[in-house]
Amino acid sequence: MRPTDKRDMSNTRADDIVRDAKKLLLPRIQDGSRRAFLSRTLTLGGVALLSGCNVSDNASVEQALTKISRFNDRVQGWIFDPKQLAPTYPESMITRPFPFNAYYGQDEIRQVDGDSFRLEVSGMARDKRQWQLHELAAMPQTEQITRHICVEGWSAIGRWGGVKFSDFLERVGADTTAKYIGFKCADDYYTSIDMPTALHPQTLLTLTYDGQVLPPEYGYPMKLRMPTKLGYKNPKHIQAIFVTNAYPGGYWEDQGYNWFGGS
Ligand SMILES: Nc1nc2c(c(=O)[nH]1)N[C@H]1C(S)=C(S)[C@@H](COP(=O)(O)O)O[C@H]1N2
Ligand SMILES: [Mo]
Repeated sequence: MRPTDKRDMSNTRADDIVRDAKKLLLPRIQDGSRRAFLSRTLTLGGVALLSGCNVSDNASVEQALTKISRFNDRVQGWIFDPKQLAPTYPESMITRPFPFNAYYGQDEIRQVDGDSFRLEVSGMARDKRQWQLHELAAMPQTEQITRHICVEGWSAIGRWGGVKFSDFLERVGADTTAKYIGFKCADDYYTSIDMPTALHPQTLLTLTYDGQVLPPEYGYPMKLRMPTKLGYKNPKHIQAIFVTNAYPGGYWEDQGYNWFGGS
């Protein structure tokens, strides 16, 4: 944007654009000082500079924010440390009752039948057969008490158990040089994650909540739990998992939420 364009815009609108850009950029930056620095220094001019777009019309603003978000995905990919563990908590800190959230209300929670359930595996994997629940339950299980952070402004600590996702990927012979793992869910939700996060030691193919079979509201029969990512990246009611190099997007991601979605 040329500096003069600013005059054509009301200050409120300029403020809105900068606020959107900050939302896309800042939650991902874990280092508090860098975050505070960016928060103070990111201006409308900065948005224009980062994106190379003319921010004086709506279409360009959309484009500018998308570019920033893609840029942000790359930055998050670079700074993601595959060995850095998210905090874990004592049992006494578990949030009870744990909040329910989905793109629909509690009256529409999907009821999946466990007996006929089959998990599909496709794409860049050696063993593409379907999985039954008891086969997953027979694999080594682990537990974690971690914090779930939703962009809607709440967070809660919960206890999840299941199969380390890296063990599962190894078992199906996933090509770990692929870029993405995609998920399709029983409620038409879908999302996708980067391979380094898929292989992170705390990424869990979750079968239990608080020591019980995962209840319907939290994603029966299984959800992917990642304490390194925001809530919307954690798919519930998973039905199909695919390994791919073609960007799969996601339900909220395709509506403008940042794809990497680190927390
Ligand atoms: N299948 C499916 N997974 C989903 C969602 C959804 O609507 N459908 N919502 C996401 C969002 S935004 C959040 S915050 C968490 C909520 O998980 P919870 O109900 O266990 O708290 O699920 C995520 N995974
Ligand atoms: Mo969320």
